[in-house]
Amino acid sequence: GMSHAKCRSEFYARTNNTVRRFPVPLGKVNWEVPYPEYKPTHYTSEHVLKSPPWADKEDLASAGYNWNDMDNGVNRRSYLGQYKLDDEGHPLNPIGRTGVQGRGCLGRWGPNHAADPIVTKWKRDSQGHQVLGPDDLPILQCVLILRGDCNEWALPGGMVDPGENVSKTLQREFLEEAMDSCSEEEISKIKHFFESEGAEIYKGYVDDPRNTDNSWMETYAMNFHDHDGSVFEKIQLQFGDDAVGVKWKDLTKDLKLYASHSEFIDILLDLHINSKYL
Ligand code: RP5
Ligand code: MG
Ligand code: MG
Repeated sequence: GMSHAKCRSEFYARTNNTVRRFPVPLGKVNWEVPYPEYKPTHYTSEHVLKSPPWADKEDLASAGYNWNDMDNGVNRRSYLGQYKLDDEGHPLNPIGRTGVQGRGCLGRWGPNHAADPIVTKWKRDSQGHQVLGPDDLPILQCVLILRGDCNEWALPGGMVDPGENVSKTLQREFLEEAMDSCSEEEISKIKHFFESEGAEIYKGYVDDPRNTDNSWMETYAMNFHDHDGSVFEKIQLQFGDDAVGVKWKDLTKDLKLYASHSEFIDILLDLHINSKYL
């Protein structure tokens, strides 16, 4: 089933270990399981409470949001189906309890939609020949960024803007986080690559350390594979926006990545090993 561990860790993300989650043992995650002692910590960051354009209003009574539907370009639907609301009208995390009530540092009540580009190529030597691993199989590499908020390696993903098509988000976030200050020529090369490639890897809930009982991450992860290495041959990766590092990473099944990203890599590796890509 769906992982739900990083959003039950001792401290809430981005709070310097000052916001402690109310403990939720695995057996008490499900809302249907009674947990009378449950007193989640209330936390919504100052930043979110100031209502920047990317965040919802704190007061739901006056906001009139369309839950489980498209809402003025904001996707308030969940990939998991209809989510419920609590007695005060706050959306409820479809996986269950997290020990924190409120929005934490997420802008949206309910699902916060993101997109994760998984850009891959085969590892090649300086002559352009595929490098084989100890098992005699080619080595798949993927672009990872280092996140500035938590110093963890991650896919170069980001939030879907209101009204934005997910395919645009995938492209935009890749260019912002992994190809800062690239040329117009490189941008059009990437656009073309993203438009001609693409295999869906995952869509659904993300075990993100920012999730709360009322706000959670969902993503659409798509693989863009540079079959012959020609797209990235001359492209120099450069981190940008909130990323503080970028690299091509040799992929294996035991990676430790941000949120659920290593689970996406596992799905990707199964796909590449069993398929047309080889
Ligand atoms: C994760 O957070 C998603 O999988 C995506 O990678 C990321 C989006 O948030 P930001 O990178 O914009 O912080 O849950
Ligand atoms: Mg971003
Ligand atoms: Mg990002």
